Amino acid sequence: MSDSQKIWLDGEIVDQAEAKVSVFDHGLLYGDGVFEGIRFYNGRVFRLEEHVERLFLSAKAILLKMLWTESEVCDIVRDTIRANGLVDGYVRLVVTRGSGGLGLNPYLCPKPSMFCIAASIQLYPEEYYAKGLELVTCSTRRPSHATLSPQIKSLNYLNNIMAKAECVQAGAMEGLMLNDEGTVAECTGDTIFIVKNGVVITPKITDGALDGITRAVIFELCERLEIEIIEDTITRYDVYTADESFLTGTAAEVIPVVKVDDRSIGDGMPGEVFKELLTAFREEAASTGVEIG
Ligand code: PXG
Repeated sequence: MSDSQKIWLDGEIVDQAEAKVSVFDHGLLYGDGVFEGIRFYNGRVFRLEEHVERLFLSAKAILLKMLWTESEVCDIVRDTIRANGLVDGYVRLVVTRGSGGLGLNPYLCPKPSMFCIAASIQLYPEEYYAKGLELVTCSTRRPSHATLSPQIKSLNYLNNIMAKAECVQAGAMEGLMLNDEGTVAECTGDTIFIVKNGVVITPKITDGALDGITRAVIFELCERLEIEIIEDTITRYDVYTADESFLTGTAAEVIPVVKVDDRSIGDGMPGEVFKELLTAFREEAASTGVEIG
């Protein structure tokens, strides 16, 4: 990342060195805020409206009043990318509760803060798309809907970060996260899919999966390619005995899984359904999206 990056912060594009938030911002003090991670390919922002809509839904769920409209936020994303002269990369859009006192009360923070960073992205190394990833099951569980909705992309990602630390300790790139029932929710920053007898299956949102933007793209692509796809409750047994497995996410795109908890998935190689979907996904990403302008 260069030092001369331009950051959009509370209505202005400023140099990285001037892009500062207060130590009293509740985003920092309590993880009180929301974010989105968005990709742009070849001068076009992929699924921009969907990401911005999800940001607004997360904000609504935590009583965070946005100072901009959805269409203004879409323009802010495009302006930030343009200011940095980028055509391929990643946008981090963050809204914090803003500054307040040293107390939890969100009503004492009068003004939220928003910033937007456009950068090049650190991807999974290309070899993993060819060879596949190995996963381990994390002991850290996804919180239940009664504790904190897994749909909120909040600034408090400690749950996922603790699970990611377990993956690193085990030498794996990603990890399976279970819900309170012990069924599969998702991975630490990706959605999981399995393929069994030609049917693509992914955990239901109510089982703790984030309503992923890339997940929705996979549903569209399966429909177009006439591949059957369903949401269902899945167990670790279902994953271990699947014919194929793959993950999706804004950063990962579509990436194969070939081993889970030391069990080879299928023949231990990336599967045919995965390959078809990766090709279709890359075509979709290269040919659709909102022009940066
Ligand atoms: N589950 C969780 C918990 C996530 O955080 C996904 C699934 C995939 O959702 P999308 O909408 O991206 O298909 C996510 C998204 C990062 C980073 O910086 C993380 C995500 C997205 C972008 C960047 O690690 N997670």
